[in-house]
Amino acid sequence: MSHPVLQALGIANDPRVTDPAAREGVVTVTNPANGQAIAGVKLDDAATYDKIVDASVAAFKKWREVPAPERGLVVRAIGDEFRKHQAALGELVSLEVGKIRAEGLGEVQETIDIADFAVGLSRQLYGLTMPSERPKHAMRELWLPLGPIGVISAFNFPNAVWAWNAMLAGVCGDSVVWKPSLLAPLTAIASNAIAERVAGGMGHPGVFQLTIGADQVVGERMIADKRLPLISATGSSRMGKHVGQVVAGRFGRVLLELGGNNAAIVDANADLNLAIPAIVFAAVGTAGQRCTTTRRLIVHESIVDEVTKRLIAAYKTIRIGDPLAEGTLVGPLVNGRAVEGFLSAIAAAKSQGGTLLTGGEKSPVGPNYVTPAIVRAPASNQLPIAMDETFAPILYIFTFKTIDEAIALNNSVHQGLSSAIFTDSLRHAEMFLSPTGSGSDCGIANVNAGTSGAEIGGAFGGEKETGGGRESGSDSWKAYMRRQTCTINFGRELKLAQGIRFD
Ligand code: UN1
Repeated sequence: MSHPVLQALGIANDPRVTDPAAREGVVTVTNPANGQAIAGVKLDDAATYDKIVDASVAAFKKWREVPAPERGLVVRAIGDEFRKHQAALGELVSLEVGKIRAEGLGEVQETIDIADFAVGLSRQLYGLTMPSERPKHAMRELWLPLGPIGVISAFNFPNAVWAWNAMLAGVCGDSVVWKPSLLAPLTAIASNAIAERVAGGMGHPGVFQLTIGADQVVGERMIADKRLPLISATGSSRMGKHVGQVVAGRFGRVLLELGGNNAAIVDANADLNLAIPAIVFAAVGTAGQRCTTTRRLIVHESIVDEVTKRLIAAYKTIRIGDPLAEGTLVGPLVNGRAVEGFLSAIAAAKSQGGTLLTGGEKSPVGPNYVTPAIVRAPASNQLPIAMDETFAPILYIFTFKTIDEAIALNNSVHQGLSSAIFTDSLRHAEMFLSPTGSGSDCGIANVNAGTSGAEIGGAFGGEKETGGGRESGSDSWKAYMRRQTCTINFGRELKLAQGIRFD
């Protein structure tokens, strides 16, 4: 008997969904909150993968002929279908990866929002015109569909990150081949089924394809596949480095959204009534498993004791438990490996001179639960483990005296995704966002707002080992198209640029 939420989403009889008994070619999807199997999902082999990409290539050739605003209408209908299924899909996200209900719903909301954004965009895929230096010549730019896009997504945003890519790619005239995390294939099946059902129903089948398989079988083929001119990948910096190298080797394009090691600076005059709850949400929300999670706090030395005291008090009130139960704020980590990673980072922090102030243990609530941790770095501010992104709720506290010191600490890690400053000082806020680039070195920099929970309207992504890609809002759509510069001579004479005469 399949899970009711699979029935509500109409995927209980999907040919990929099977009984959970583990056997070759099937991955068992487990609810991290209780360790129980939800379903089995059949994995694609190489031949199946090949057929899926062939189908995507064929769909692309038709889809690119559809006028962009009409593609927008399809995306609008997809967004409406996500609205209808928001509750059930949000619940499936919670079941599969352990997000609390509000965050599961919030994730689907991001999908709805990006669909709306993409609809408007479908009439705004603007190219520039530029004056030609030659008489009776015109110059303009065209933005053209790029091809079938490969999307590799992580477990922690199993629906929204695909949508950021797929909704934009869709209006840009691209088809999509999606390889989701094997920790969250059911959300992918349900999400892709919605998109494909709507697009197919409107006469455009095959635009949204899904391939579920092992990295060694499907992932490696995908990144080496010349049929996919762009690979958009979300995950660890290690994974992204490999993807980047392989795709560069075939002159493909990548859009990488990799690890973050995000800091929030708390200035001497910060409004703590605003800062403390913002920090708590950003540090423990999604059990510390967002790429935008606040992992480091850089606090002015004059208020560090007060900030620490208030954070510890807040952490003590956080309800850890069943992600779908009312009032729960922190659910489980995604699996036992994540718990081990959490515990070993805590052990390393202690051995490196960090002081564990609260949490840092397995929680008795269930198999994959931990208690969110706060670790105070030693007075030297040296804590090597804090250079790593541990995908779990650990907040390391550092101190600073001057704003320059705080910004330098913010920028001292390998990753560069998100950052924040809590301050009432205009000067310090503007230094953090300095137009010279001497402030935060991250792709996202916020003032009096936490590092996580970015809106879809802005470009999302970051620098350094975060990979440099930008997804979602602003002009991220350009990653999904190819630019063509066109020069048109409407005179009767051949004129060469740069004034060259070649008679
Ligand atoms: C991610 O963790 O990969 O800004 C994406 C946020 C969300 C997206 C996170 N809107 O926290």
